[in-house]
Amino acid sequence: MAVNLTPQYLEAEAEYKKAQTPEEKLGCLKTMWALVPKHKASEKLQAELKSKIAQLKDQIEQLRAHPKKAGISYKFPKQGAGQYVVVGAPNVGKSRLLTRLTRATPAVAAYPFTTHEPTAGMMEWEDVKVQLIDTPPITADVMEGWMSSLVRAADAAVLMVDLADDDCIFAAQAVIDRLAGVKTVLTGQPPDDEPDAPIKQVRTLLVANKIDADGATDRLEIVREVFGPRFPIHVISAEHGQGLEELRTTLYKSLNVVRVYTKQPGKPPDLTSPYTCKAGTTLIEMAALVHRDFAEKLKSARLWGTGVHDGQSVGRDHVLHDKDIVELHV
Ligand SMILES: Nc1nc2c(ncn2[C@@H]2O[C@H](COP(=O)(O)OP(=O)(O)OP(=O)(O)O)[C@@H](O)[C@H]2O)c(=O)[nH]1
Ligand SMILES: [Mg+2]
Repeated sequence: MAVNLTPQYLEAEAEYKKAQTPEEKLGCLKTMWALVPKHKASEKLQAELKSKIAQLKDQIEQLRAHPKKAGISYKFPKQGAGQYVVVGAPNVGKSRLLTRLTRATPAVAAYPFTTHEPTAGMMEWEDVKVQLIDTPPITADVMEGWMSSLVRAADAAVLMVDLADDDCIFAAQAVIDRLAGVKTVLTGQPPDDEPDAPIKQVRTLLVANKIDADGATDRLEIVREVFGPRFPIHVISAEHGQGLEELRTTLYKSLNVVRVYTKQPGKPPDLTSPYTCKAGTTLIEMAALVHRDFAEKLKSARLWGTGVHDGQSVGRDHVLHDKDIVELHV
C-alpha cells in the first residue's frame, strides 16, 4: 500500500529540511503531522513524526529551562586502556550494550530517542579496562551539536546497526553522513594520526546487533555487502548475550595497545594493574608513564617477556610487547 503524500505535505517536508532552529523545525513537523494521511500504510511515518515532535519539544523545553546549556559540551577524561564512543541510529541497542558490558545503567527502552546525554562505563577484559561511552541517537534530522567533539576525542568508535530494522542500512548511512558533515569520518582503517588535519578519521568497528531478531540473518547479509568493504563487522545480540564475550576481546585488541607490568628489584612483579601503552612504545616512553622523572633518571632496565632472556638488560629504545615485565633502575 502506498502512503500517497499530498503536494502540501511534500512542501512542508521541504520547509522542514531547510529549517534551522528547533522551533522552526517543530512548526514544520506539526504541519506535516496535520497533513499526513492517517491510514495503515502511513503508520510508520506517523510514528516517526510523533517521535521527532516529542524529541524536539523536549529539546526546546530543555533549552528554555537551562538556557546556558545551549553551548553544552561533554568531556570524558580517558580511563583504562582506551576509549570507545558508541554511536548509531535510534533504538539500535547502544544503551543495552553499555548495560551488558559495563556497570553503567543508562535507560533502555523499546522506543527511539531514549538517550539524551552521554554515559561512560568501564568494560573489563582480562586484567584491563576499556572505557565505553553511550550516546544519544543520530538521524538525518537530529544530532546533538556536541556529538562530533565527543566522537573526535575518542580513540575509536562503535557504529551500531539494528538487524531487526528493514531500514538499518539507510539508518547507519545517515549516521555516517551526519558525522562526515561535521568533518568526523568513521573509517575501518584510518591513516596514521594527523593531529591537525581538518577532517578527523575515527577508527570504527561496526557492531551488528539483534541477531536474534526475525529476519536478522538476511539483513546481516546486506549489511556485510554494503559495509563489509568499509568496516570490520562484529555480530551480537546485546539482549541475549550472543557474541558479547568475543566483542570484549575485539574491542580491546582493536585498540592496538600492549600491557606492561612493573617489578621492583628483588621482588615479584605487580601483576594486578598493568600499564597500557600504544603498540610500538619504547622502554623510555613507558618509563615516563610510570614517573615523569624516570625518563631522565633511568639508568638501566631488565626485562622478562617476548624476544629476550629472562631478566635481560635492555636499552632505552627497546620496543615493548604485550605482557612484558620491566624492572626500572634509577
Ligand atoms: N531482540 C533484541 N532486542 C534488543 C537487542 N538489543 C537491544 N534490544 C532492544 O532494543 C530496544 C532499544 O534498546 P536501547 O539500548 O534503548 O537502544 P538505543 O540505541 O540506546 O536507543 P536510543 O537511546 O533511543 O538511541 C530495547 O527494547 C532493547 O531491549 C537485541 O540484541 N535483540
Ligand atoms: Mg540509548
